[in-house]
Amino acid sequence: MSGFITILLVILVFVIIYQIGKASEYASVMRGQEVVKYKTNRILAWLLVAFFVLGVYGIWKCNEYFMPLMLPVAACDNGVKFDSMLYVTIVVTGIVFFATQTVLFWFVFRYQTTEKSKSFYFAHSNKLELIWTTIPAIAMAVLVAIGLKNWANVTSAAPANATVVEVVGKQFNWVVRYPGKDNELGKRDFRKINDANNVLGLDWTDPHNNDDIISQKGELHVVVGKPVKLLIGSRDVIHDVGLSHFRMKMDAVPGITTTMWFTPTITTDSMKAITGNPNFVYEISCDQMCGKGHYSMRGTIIVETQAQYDKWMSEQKSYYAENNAPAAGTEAPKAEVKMDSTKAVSMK
Ligand SMILES: [Cu+2]
Repeated sequence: MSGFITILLVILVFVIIYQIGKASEYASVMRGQEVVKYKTNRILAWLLVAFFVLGVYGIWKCNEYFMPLMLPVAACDNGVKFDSMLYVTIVVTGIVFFATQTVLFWFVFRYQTTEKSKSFYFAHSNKLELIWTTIPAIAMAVLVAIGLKNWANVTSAAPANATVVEVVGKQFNWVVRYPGKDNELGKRDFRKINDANNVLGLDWTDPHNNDDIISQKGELHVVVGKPVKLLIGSRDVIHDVGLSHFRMKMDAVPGITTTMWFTPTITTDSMKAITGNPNFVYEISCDQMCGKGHYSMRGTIIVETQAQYDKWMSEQKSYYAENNAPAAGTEAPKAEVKMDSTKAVSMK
């Protein structure tokens, strides 16, 4: 019996030794897997660093490629202010972007899991919360305040010497009206609109209309260095007067007159020299999708000297004279033109 127990004990010892051997083999395999894991971590961490460096390089390259596509220098006083606002915003957000991205990638690299790393439990810090809430809030408030100040300036009352010009959007072009010699725009009434001879619905009973000049080609002549105030309207749907070279835009809303004023600082001729483009024109685009012909709503702004402006102005005929002038030898035009009421409200 004792022999049987001895044999059993020997077998048991062998089984135990075998099991211990097996266990230590498993342990070493697992230790090996850990080593592989740490190695992979290190490779991934370096790859992330490479991704960051390549990303920064890519941003710089994009900047190089896209800068030549940017608009030339702003052509009015407000435009210069808006550009500087944009640059300040880009610099502030750029610094924050690079700082936070650098810290993010550094943390991932620095605190990768290694043989020695220990986890650290960090739940909350009021001080940190306060810092990263207050500083961005103040920075944003300052940026918005500067923007509001500039915006208020654009829409505020224009200087007394400002030229007032009306710009009306319609599907699909801009109509520009100048006040003529009396320096006052006459009344208009949408019920009098008639594409044949009264594109803006001028009220012929108002004598201020008699000398108003209308450009149906959307040609806006302005004098360099002289403030110009735009009275903006629409005949049909919402359009938007977009003056990208001046960094200005304003919605043209039916039934509401919106305004903005600015002082052009660079003549069209000077801008041709600046851009090196002899065919350069300042353009008025429609910045509000307004229908199938939206793309074709292109007007032009001609910034010129006072002498050039006066010469151009002297060559213009009033819209009244063009559309109501009697044939030679007949009597002078009447103050009011009777209109067909069905035609008057036609809006295409
Ligand atoms: Cu439009």
